[in-house]
Amino acid sequence: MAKPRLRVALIGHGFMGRVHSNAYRQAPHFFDLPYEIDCRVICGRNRETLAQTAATWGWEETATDWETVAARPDIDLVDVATPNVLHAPVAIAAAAAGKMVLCEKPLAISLAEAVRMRDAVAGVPNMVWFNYRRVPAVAFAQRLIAEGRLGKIYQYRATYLQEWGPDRSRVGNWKTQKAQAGNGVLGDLGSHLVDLAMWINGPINAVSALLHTYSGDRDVDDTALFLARFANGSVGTFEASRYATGCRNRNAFEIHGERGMLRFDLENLNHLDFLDTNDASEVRGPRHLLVTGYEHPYAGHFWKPGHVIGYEHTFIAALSDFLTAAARGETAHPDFTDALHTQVVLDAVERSAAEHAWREITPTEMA
Ligand code: SOE
Repeated sequence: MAKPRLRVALIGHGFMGRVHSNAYRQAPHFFDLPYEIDCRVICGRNRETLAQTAATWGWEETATDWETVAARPDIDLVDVATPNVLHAPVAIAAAAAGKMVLCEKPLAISLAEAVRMRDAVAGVPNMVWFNYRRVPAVAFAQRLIAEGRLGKIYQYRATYLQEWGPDRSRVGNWKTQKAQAGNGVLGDLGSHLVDLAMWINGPINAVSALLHTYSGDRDVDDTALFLARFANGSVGTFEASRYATGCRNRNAFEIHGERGMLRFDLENLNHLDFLDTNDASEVRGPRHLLVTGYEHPYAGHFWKPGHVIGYEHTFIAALSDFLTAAARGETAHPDFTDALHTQVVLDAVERSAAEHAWREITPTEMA
């Protein structure tokens, strides 16, 4: 039976625009999707690079006015891959026009805006591209913890480190401007950490933070450090930085529980270290697992066991999960509500840093 067509509009053609374009192209090769994807229109401001991106990735049309695109009757899904400041207006307009909505992270440039976005998409399928949930090793870590393989969790240590902050050729980049991005590395990289932490280890109850800006010509944080208390009684440390010389894209966590330890680093994304305290002590140590087997999450959709995958596969798998859920009338996670919860924590981090005090997060704020 012919599958229904899903006509996609992608708003944005920067790095994420390319990554998402690849996902639309590749997903049908690896997953049995419920729709036939039609890459209908890509929208952006720079006509020249837009035309180039459209040609490279096979978009049928280009457009420079997202408002018209978001309202077009021949579009079913609007994917927001713009600078953060445009997430809210585009997502809200698309939802009002009845489109499915996908949005890049962080959800919004403020908590109030994130609440409006969550409310706006209530009637349409929606998801936020916190892609690292779909790294097989990360999803496997989440599964091991959900199964209780680590027992009670003691400590969660998360770092997301990049080094491009001091690079003067990046001056003027939208990610370093508060008006465009909302904040700095906290939202850009810290949001990934918080999304993963709450997915893997449950809600965060309180934070105590320090934000630091190294460069005098920036109004956003370059480094974000914070302590956290989780609802399950464990404690955590979080570190996001663009000034971590020597680290290209080091998104890592280490989790210590009463029965074991898990360790992951995106720079080595096919692996997960797992220590099981049930092992006899003379042979006890972290097992360096290659998470590429049929029994592991997602991996079996790609290549045979041991044939490693990369960054782009996380977006491909996320898209497949979203479309499968949408066709069934189910929710794919992280949806806008999950992303709002992350935004609540980011907001608490900013307030804590400004007030030099612990900031509690109440269940009402997470509602
Ligand atoms: C920033 O450099 C960035 O592109 C983030 O915006 C992405 O979310 C992250 O996954 C990789 O780094």
